[in-house]
Order: sequence, then structure tokens, then C-alpha cells
Amino acid sequence: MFTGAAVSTGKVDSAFFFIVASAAVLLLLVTTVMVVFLLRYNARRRPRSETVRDSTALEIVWTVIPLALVMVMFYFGWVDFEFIRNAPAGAMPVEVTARQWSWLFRYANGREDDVLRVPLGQPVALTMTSLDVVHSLYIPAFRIKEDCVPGMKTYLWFDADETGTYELFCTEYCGVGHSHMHSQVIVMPAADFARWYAAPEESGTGALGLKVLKNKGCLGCHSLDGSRKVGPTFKGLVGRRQTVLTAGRERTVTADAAYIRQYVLDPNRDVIEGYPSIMPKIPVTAENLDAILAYLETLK
Ligand SMILES: [Cu+2]
Repeated sequence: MFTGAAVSTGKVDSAFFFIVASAAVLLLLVTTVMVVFLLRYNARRRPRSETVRDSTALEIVWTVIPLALVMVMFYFGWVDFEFIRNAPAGAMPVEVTARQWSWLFRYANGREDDVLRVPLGQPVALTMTSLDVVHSLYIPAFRIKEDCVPGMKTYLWFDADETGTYELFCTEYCGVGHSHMHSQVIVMPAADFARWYAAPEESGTGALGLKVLKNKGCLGCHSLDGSRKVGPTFKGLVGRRQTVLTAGRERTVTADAAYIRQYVLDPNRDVIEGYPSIMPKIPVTAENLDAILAYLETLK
């Protein structure tokens, strides 16, 4: 009945429309009867009350009609739920990792990104988990959502039928940075996707640094363009003068390579002024930390 950005869009919209339409008809019916009764049976017109006898026929009617209505809703719900739960064979698998406060998408060939790129017209099966608290992946344009739970896997699939960029975000309140936990689904023509998928990832220390920042979820809290997120931006970070609280005492530091290195390894020692003290200790190898610093140098 309806079409949209994905196969699931039309199915969910049809069920939704049916429920809203039946609710509207019922509302109209109940309101009309109420008004008619108010006018017809008010105290001025009928000063004496009357005995009303029960009517079996009427009771059957008001039982059978709503029952039929909810059974139709149940039927739509059941059939579409079955459809939305079970990915077709041959769907392209993507592993989704949610963490406070970013998304990571990993493809079968090992490619990783923090936006979800998919080919047009091919079913995509998401296997999802979380590294910390319960998150929930939501793609409004496709009308699908599912929780991402630490310690277990959950599943979702979709089949996009229009190219474009669609919003993807976390719809389960998951802490201070929840509102920053959004990303995108980019639906590309199959040939463009194949080219992106097969292309070698950029190499070099700077490119590796950016990749590590994406994979460790750093960009969920730190922007690259100077905008404010949960934590300070990475733009111009190296060399910035910064007021911090160390063991409750205020001091000014220069965020040089040595300071950033030490901060990443032990983020709880200093509280950066103006930001909540919530940076987790993220395991990172010395080599990756070098790469991060090399990348941050390029953002001066
Ligand atoms: Cu979340």
C-alpha cells in the first residue's frame, strides 16, 4: 500500500495506517453516540428515568466487531513482524558494535566504518551487540529498531529501495552523550558500493590514527571540526592551553603529545574544566597511540 525508503517502511506504515484509521472511525462513532444521547436523554427532555432492558443482539454486535478488528490488527502485526525479524538468505552481513557513544560497522571483508554504507536493493543483515550499556539502533526511514545489549547478540535486517542518506541513531537513553550517538545509513548504487567496498583503505600513520579514533569510538564524544560534543574537540587540541583539576586543585597544562598520551592512559587523573569527568580508560597499543597523535598533529 505504501512505499518508502525500504521494504519494511511500507509494511509498517500500512499496519500503522490501518490502526489509526480504525481508531479514528471508533472515535467518531463514540463521540456521535455520546452527543446524540446527551441531546435525547437529558433531564429536561426526560425528567423521569426509564428501565432499560439488556439486548443480546447488541451485546453480540459490540463483542464481535471489536474482536474482528483486533484480530485483523493481530494478523498484520504477526505477518509483518515475521517478515521484519527474519533476514532472507544471502543478505549482506554487517556486525554492529554500539558503545558510549558511537557506532561501529564491520563488514565481512574486515572493513570498518562509523557510518553504515549499503548497496541499493540488497538485503542487509545486522548482528548487533554493545560494549557497555543497553543501546538501541533505530533507522526511522526504514521503520526498524532493535536493542543492542552487552553480552548478547540481537538481529535486524532491511532492504533499502531508494538511494540516499538516512538518519541512524540510538533510541535508548544511554548516558550523558546519548544525544550525540547518531550516524547515517548511506544507500549507494550497487556499483558505487562495490567500488568503495573493494578499495584499499587509506594508509599512512595519519590515516591509521583516524581509523583508530573511529574504531575506539572516540569520535562519539570528540569532534574533528571544532564543534562541541561531550568532550573537547580534537581540532587544535595539540598545543592548547587548558585548565584542569588535578586531585581537586586547579592548574593549567599544555596539551602536548606527552600530556595527551598520559591523559589517554589515565583519564581519571585530571578533570578538564567545563566537561564531565566521564572518559573511559580505553585499551590502546603504543603503536596506535602514536598513530592517534600523528593524526591529531594534522588538526592543529
Ligand atoms: Cu546509546
